[in-house]
Amino acid sequence: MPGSEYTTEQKTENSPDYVVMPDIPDNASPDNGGGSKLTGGLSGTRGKFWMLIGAGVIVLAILISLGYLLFTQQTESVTQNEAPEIVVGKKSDVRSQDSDSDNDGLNNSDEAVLATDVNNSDSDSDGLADGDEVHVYGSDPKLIDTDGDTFNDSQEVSRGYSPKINTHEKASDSEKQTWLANIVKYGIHEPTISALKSQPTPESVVSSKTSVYSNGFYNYSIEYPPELEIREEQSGQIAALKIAGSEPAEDIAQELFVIALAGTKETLSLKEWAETQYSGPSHELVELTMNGEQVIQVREKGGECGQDKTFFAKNNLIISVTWNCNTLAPLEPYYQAIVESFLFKS
Ligand SMILES: [Ca+2]
Ligand SMILES: [Ca+2]
Ligand SMILES: [Ca+2]
Ligand SMILES: [Ca+2]
Repeated sequence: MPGSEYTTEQKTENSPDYVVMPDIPDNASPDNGGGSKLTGGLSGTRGKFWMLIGAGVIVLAILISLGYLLFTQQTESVTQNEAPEIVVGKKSDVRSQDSDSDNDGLNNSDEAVLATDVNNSDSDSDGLADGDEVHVYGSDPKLIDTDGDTFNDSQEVSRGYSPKINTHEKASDSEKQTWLANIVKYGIHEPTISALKSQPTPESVVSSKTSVYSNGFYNYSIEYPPELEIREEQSGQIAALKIAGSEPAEDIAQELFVIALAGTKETLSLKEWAETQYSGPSHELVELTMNGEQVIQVREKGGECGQDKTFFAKNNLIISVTWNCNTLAPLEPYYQAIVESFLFKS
């Protein structure tokens, strides 16, 4: 196979450039001989190669420049968009309008409408929180003495008088029912809580015109003021006091004040029984004498709505009177009045 040998020899003798060459036509110098043709072809290809490299570098440089410009512009626009929001505080405004910055029961947007101070819980310094004036007592959050009778709004409320009706009479039962219902609905805030604690006596708020409820199941009786009304279930095994005229709670055990069987003390004393049930730092036990009988009061501390319980024992039975949300301070005089009236029938 000489032909094939020759071809192989030629290919081997000539540089590998020759093998590559035939694929790349050289029209630049058609009259050149084989040698020069080879040389010309080689130099043309190298030129194009470097041209391509050069063009690639330029395109790459342009792309990088464009990319950098775009990135810079985007960064600038982001910065420009964000900066005014922080300065103007749009986001924080939207958030704070729904919040209650001074925790007076009135959110910031309502304070803006009423022109009260969002950073002062008692804008008129009369001892009642702005929100409690608006939602609970119906007094003016910007007037110290809403009804102009020379007594400021908190003095009136803490003594059981209406802050918005100028009269020597105490607040009506229906007005006090409205206060209680609003307190349960909206809560109560400082400085109102402190103002009510400084009230002369519980009787100054709670009506003295009481009704008597007699329980036939456990044979006890209590007295309650007209601001409250009684309901019972299971033939009196559970009795409860709710605000007069209010919708009954779905579960009677969730009413404001609930009277029910707490347990049996067997051989223990009432105090020993209570200590087994309510030991620990979250409960405070107090032993008291009421109507000549030993009773135990337990206060649940901490949390949004702890319970107060008062335990009365007769023979083996222990009856509890529970106040379901001891953080609603204005209800405490009512609870105390009910507890102090509790009597087992002989
Ligand atoms: Ca507020
Ligand atoms: Ca006030
Ligand atoms: Ca006021
Ligand atoms: Ca007044």
